Amino acid sequence: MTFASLPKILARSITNEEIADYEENGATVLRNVVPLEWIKVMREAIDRILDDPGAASVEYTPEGNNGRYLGDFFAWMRDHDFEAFVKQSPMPELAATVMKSNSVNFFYDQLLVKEPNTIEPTPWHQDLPYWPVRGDDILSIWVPFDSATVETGVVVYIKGSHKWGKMYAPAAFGANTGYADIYAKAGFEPLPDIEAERDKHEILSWEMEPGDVIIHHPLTLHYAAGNASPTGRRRGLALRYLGDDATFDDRPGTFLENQKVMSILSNFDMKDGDRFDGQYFPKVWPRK
Ligand SMILES: O=C(O)CCC(=O)C(=O)O
Repeated sequence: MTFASLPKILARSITNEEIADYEENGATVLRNVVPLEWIKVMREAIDRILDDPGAASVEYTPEGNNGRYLGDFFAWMRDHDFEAFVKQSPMPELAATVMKSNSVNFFYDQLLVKEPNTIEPTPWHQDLPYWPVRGDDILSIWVPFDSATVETGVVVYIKGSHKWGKMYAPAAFGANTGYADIYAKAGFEPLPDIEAERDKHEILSWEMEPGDVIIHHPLTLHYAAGNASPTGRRRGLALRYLGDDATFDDRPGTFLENQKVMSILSNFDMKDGDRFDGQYFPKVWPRK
């Protein structure tokens, strides 16, 4: 694939109101921002990854259950189109604009695909407790490659939860991942049963079409149901970008203790307080 012909700028500019909404609520939807040329390229790239998942991938759907919930990580290191999307598409500029950061590095990509008839939810969680990062300039961009509806499992957020001043213990995404013991080391307080007390919270939820994205803060609590549609796929890709104040946090219980992740980051040698950079966390903004 040649990327020279693909758009480098967003389909439209992000407004100050949208940025203020993100800062206030911890998540917001941005409609019609990703040029559809990129969606077409990435649909094929995602299907390649689904046929041949990477070393850190996890099949969250247990064998014998219907559907498929696949998580994969760092696909940009194996697939040219993923690499172009995270570095050369308009996504780095979007991240820099929302975080108001002069300089942005790419953290990682996380593919979250729920095929039709998948019952496994994405549990309520915040992202930061899983990550060896401290800072506030950290942005996730959740990009759908199919219509994301209530039936296929939109991601939903607790409004303003990024301002609660809490870091909750990370939840294991699937019963079969075996990572619960790693996360237990983090020593954070357990997350309340949000599903049971959902009506106590204001939930943000948007149905989306390809071209739309959700941006969310790493401390915002979020969840997604399974995909109850008999036919509609739900291919989502979360891109994580690090801005001006984000640095390496060498605390226990993060994904750096996951052997599968470390098989990808085998030369990782950062020290507490370092800025993320180099071969694994490339600078993507300003563009070279
Ligand atoms: O796509 C999903 O089901 C969950 C997304 C998520 O947890 C994330 O983007 O951090």
